[in-house]
Amino acid sequence: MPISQDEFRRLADTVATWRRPLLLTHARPDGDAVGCLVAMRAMLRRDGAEPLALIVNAAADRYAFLWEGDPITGTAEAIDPPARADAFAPDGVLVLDTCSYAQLEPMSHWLRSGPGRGLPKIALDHHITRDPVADEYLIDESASASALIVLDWATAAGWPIERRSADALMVGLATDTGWFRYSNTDARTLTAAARLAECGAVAAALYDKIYNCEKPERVRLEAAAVSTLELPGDGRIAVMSLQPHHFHAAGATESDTSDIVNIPMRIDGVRVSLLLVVDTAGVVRVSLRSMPPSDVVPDINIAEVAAAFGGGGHSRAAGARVQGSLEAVKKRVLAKLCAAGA
Ligand SMILES: [Mn+2]
Repeated sequence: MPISQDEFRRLADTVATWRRPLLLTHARPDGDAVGCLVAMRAMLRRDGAEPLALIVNAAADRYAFLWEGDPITGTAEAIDPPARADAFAPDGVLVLDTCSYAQLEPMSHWLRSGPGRGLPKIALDHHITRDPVADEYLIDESASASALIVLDWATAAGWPIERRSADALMVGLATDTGWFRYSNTDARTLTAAARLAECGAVAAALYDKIYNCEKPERVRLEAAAVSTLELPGDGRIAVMSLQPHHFHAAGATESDTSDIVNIPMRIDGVRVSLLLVVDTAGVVRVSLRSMPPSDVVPDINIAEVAAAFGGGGHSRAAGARVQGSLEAVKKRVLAKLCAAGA
């Protein structure tokens, strides 16, 4: 449900009273997460407030141009997020692009029962997973990106959208819609993109900065993933896996895995793509993508599949972290996917 103008204005009045707002987003932040963080920080600074934008673990380097000359805390230096939040002494907390305690580690204890407990908290999000991370919410599951909710909020509140914020929100909108290719690319998304273009964002230049600057390590990791491709279920499911030796051989890190799960969606007949990333602690990170339903493709809700393993996400993009060996986790997830109609 879209959020009402009254609700946007009421919460704009609330954040205007905050002098030291703490801005948080989910772990392994994507383009939407960092885009919202950069844009909201600029908007909250308008009337003299001093926000702190904190990333709980390092963001992919590809987005660093968004905060060039104006760093986001936690992107360039190793920090202890709860200690950093305490030192900042915030008077309000804005949680962006997630409502999941698991996604906010190591800040969830701080928010739930630590110093953050007594602070006013607003969460802005478009995901289905809903933990009580805040006391006020701007939730719109019909929004293709949280950046769209930030843009709507700015419009309702009358906050001007500077060039840097327009770039950041365009990155959020474009990355969460696969650069306007996924099925969540609706009229509202494209209208918002037009508005951001009018504010100075150039989608082609942003695409070039984000995607045409890969490190060789990342492309080698893609090749390693593709080399493990299996197509069970008569080619309807694509499965790839990455193990520590792949990262080592490619010289890549876990932040280099983003979007690799999408590669097999190019294959004719593939309905669901599954990427399994084994970390050194023996936990398997499961990423899932699915085709939108059509005459030939049934509706496969992978968010429900991910939820069965303690994860979450959207109906077409979801994930979970599962304890176990690669083979055991693969078997369990494939069984769930088959049961879900894949
Ligand atoms: Mn998002």
